[in-house]
Amino acid sequence: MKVYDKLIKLAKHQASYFCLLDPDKIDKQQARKHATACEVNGADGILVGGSLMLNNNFDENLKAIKESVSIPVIIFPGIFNFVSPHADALLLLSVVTSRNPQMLIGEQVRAAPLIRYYKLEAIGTAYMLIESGNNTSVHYMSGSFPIPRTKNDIAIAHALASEYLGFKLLYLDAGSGAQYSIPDTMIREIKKNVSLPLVVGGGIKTPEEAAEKANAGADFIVTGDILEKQWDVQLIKDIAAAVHSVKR
Ligand code: 1GP
Repeated sequence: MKVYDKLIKLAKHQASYFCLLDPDKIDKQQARKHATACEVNGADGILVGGSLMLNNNFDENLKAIKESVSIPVIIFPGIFNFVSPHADALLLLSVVTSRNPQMLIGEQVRAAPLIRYYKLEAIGTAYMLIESGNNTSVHYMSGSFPIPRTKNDIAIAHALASEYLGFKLLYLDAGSGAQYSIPDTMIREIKKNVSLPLVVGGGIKTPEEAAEKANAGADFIVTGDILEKQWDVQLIKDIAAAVHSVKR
């Protein structure tokens, strides 16, 4: 079964939880250890990626992660050179809140031939950047102007356009390490207006906050930074349980 179909099947029953691992910030041993802990403690998938690539261990770490778990391992690419055969799928992101052609289609054109070469499953994902109280790496690196937190109408218009354009997933991101996560009201409004499965991440710090986002309509919750700051297996377990408690 394709990863996308697995994800949709999951989302029909309950909200799901993805751990985000940044290969720049871990070594191969940690990659194995962290990935295993994510799976054992209830994560439904592992996203691997970041805004930059600071060293050449992306492939090696991704392979270690893939070999350690049976849940889907999905590349969350910053730029086109994140394409690798050692994953189950790749979120082919277009930063739809950007007006920079490189982020809308340029990076994807560079990535596409290698995606085909590796026979990697690409999941066309509309990526919406929302103001988060601070300037995160993705704000800076994508050169994009985030949607203000209170402008639900603008967010809905972007979500609708993404649905009409045929994207398969909608990712609402406040950016890694965001001061504020995506407002619940914005998630709720978007959920009311589009039928695309919703991924929500950026600045989620507690199980309660994760459950709030899922209750507001997020199908998939992503956390990365909180576990990078302090690796805490119990927190993974608690977030997974909180997210899974939200049934559809
Ligand atoms: C970032 O949505 C992800 O792109 C996760 O955000 O690292 O803040 O959890 P955090």
